[in-house]
This record gives sequence, C-alpha cells and structure tokens, in this order.
Amino acid sequence: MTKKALITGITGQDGAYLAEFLLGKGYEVHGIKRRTSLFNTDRIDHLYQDPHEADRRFILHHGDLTDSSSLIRIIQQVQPDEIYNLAAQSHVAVSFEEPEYTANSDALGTLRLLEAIRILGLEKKTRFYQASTSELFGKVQEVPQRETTPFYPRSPYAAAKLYAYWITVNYREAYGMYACNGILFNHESPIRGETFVTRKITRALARIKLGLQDCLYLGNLNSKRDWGHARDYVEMQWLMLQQEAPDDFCIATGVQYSVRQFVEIACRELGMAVRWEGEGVEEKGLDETGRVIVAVDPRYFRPTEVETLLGDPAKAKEKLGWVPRTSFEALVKEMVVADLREAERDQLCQQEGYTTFTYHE
Ligand code: NDP
Ligand code: GDR
Repeated sequence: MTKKALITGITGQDGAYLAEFLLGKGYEVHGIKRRTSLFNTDRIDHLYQDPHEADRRFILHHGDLTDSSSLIRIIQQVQPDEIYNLAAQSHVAVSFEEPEYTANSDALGTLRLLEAIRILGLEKKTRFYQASTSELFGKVQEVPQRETTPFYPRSPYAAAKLYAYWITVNYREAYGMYACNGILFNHESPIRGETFVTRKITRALARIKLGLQDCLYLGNLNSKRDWGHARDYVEMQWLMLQQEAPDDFCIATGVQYSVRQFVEIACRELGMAVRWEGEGVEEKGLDETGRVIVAVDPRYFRPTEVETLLGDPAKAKEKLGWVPRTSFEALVKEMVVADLREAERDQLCQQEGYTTFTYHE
C-alpha cells in the first residue's frame, strides 16, 4: 500500500525538501497551500503534476492553519498515514509585529490539526510531526541545549511554538497518539526565505560583487547560531515518525558560528575580502578598497534577542542514526553559488533594459 503524507507549509523551505524526499521514498504526497494573490509555488514547481494526470502522487489542497474547517476537510479526504506540521509564521522578528496572528497560526494551528485527527477518529492511524524549534531555549539555561534543557522563549514566535510543543506532548499522553516534536536548530539552503539572516547575507553579497547593490545592512552581528542544511534535517523529520514509539528529538550540528563569521565565510567564497572597523552600531565591514559593504542598522535589532544557540544532537545520533552530511562551509558555498547565479541573471536583465526589483528587508 502506498503511504500517504500530508505536509502543511509545503510551499516553504522545509516543505519543498520534505516533499521531494517523501516522493523519492514512494509516498503519495499531499500539501496544504494558502490562497495567495500571486503564485508562490516556486520551491515546488519542479514537483508539480497536472491534475489531469493519472496516478498523481503530488497533490495540493487549499487550506489554512487558521481555518479548522479546511483542515478537517483535507484530513478527512486524504486520510494520511503521516502529517508533517511545518506551516508557521516562521519569522522571529515579524512575530513582534504580528504577535496575535503568529499565535493563531503557530500555536492554535497545531491544536486545530491535532483536534482534527481526534475528531475524525484517526488517533491510531495518523502519525504527527510538529516543527518545534531551538527558539524554545531562548535565553539559554544550559550549554549545549538538549531535550532536557529548560525552555525560556524570547519572542511571540517562541511563545507560540512553546504552546505547540506542549499540546503535541499532551495529545500523545492523553490520547495515545503517535506525535513527535522535532526541536530543530537553524537550517538553511539556497531556497531559504530571503529575509532570514543567512540568505540575506549570501544574496546581498552576491549582488554587491556584481555591482547591483552597495551595502548589506544587518542587525546583531554577534548573534551565534548552530546552522545546518535543510536537506539533511527533513530526513530526520521523517525518521522520527518511523520509530516504534513517539519521542522528541533535538536536531543540530553541535557547531556554532556568529553572524559576523557567516559574512566572512560568504565573502571568502565570493573571492571578496572583508575587514571590520568600529564597534556596536558603528561597526562596519570594508572591502579591500575601503568601501563599506556591511553596516549595522538598529532596526534589525529585536526587542528581546536570542544571543546564542548550540545544540547537542546526541540522542538523535544514538536513536535515529543522525549524522549531519553537509558541513557549514559546504552549506555557505552552496548558498553563495546559487545566489551568484541569480544575481548574474538579474544583471543580464538589467543590461538588456529590463528592470529587476530588490526588496530589502
Ligand atoms: P518557511 O517560512 O520557509 O515556510 C513556512 C510555510 O508555512 C510556508 O509554506 C507558508 O506558506 C506556510 N504558512 C504560513 N502560515 C500559514 C498558515 N496560516 N496556513 C497555512 N500555511 C501557512 O519555514 P521553514 O520551511 O524554514 O520552516 C518550517 C517549519 O519549521 C516552520 O514551522 C518553522 O517555524 C519551523 N522551524 C524552522 C527552522 C529553520 O531553521 N528553518 C528551525 C526550527 C523550526 P506561504 O508560502 O504561503 O507563506
Ligand atoms: P532565527 O533566524 O531568528 O534564529 O529564526 P534569523 O536568520 O532571522 O536570525 C538569526 C540571528 O541573526 C540575527 N540577525 C539578523 N536576522 C535577520 N533575519 N536579519 C538581519 O538583518 C539580521 N542581523 C542579525 C538575528 O537577530 C538572530 O539572532 C530561524 C527561523 O527559521 C525560525 O522559524 C526557527 O524556529 C529558528 O531559526 C530556529
């Protein structure tokens, strides 16, 4: 029997990698996508199958985590063996601007899915994966962070994800559901959203290299993260649902870099030099000619910051056989190469008289 998976957030970074991975495993993959005024399926267009094709294994449904009726209808129709709840307002900084919406989609959205499974009597059939996050550790209480480290959320996003974490544990304990939390540390890729710091850096530096942009404005350069590759991490999401008993796992590389170091390594990959001058908001990154290519803009500071995250993936190593395949340097290189290609395309368009628009956020 072909297994059926339902992915919320299929148009996002992880959704795209996971869909590709599950199709490769022979799954029938269903995805929930929100209605948007413009197409937003760039990341999954290569997987698209025309609805008129026979034996389709990739099927999209309109729905929204803030709308129970759509979730119940889709789950009833699909009868999935596995649900991966990846949908979220996933930007920490934006969550300070849209706290209520973030709670509605990230916290209550998770509850709506779990309730839909229960209402439809699928507790014993449908396995559930919740996209939990290292942001739960927030103001860290222990280094490195592991499954037993106390949580201390530092944003509306993290507080919403805290509810989602515990409601997943509660439904597991209360109703015997196979429900897991993957506590994933930051993971990136060439298809990472353009406003997360890694992609913002690789995209901007590639454009600076080609003369399409003058300067990259960043917030906290001292912030440290444990960055892995999204392609490696989605495999762990799947593995968590293939165990005998449900459990929660931290997925991380166990290595940490600062935002400043990320800039340095990305510059190196592009054959550009960067040297730092000044301190705090006055700090600047200069290229070999003394031109300012990186500057601090306090508008990217967060009201409460998560200064440092470093994961301990020992449990995942032991029980899931987790070994991160992509090194930090290889990740940065892959992102830089992809963004350079995109910048070259923009440059060509400009040379041929077409305008390209760059939204800086
Ligand atoms: P993205 O922001 O790339 O993708 C989020 C997805 O959720 C998009 O498909 C988006 O749709 C969808 N979405 C947002 N709001 C709703 C809603 N109300 N109803 C339905 N769909 C919605 O995130 P990632 O792929 O990077 O992350 C996947 C999940 O993992 C998220 O829950 C995130 O919080 C969590 N996470 C991510 C980590 C990371 O480093 N990437 C680390 C730890 C956890 P649209 O395309 O229409 O915007
Ligand atoms: P994060 O990722 O908040 O860890 O959440 P992000 O890349 O946004 O920030 C990482 C760190 O970099 C600092 N920073 C900047 N961040 C952004 N976005 N833009 C800037 O200009 C900038 N300058 C410095 C931030 O302050 C922060 O300290 C991501 C998301 O994918 C979440 O959904 C996920 O849960 C966590 O990772 C794990």
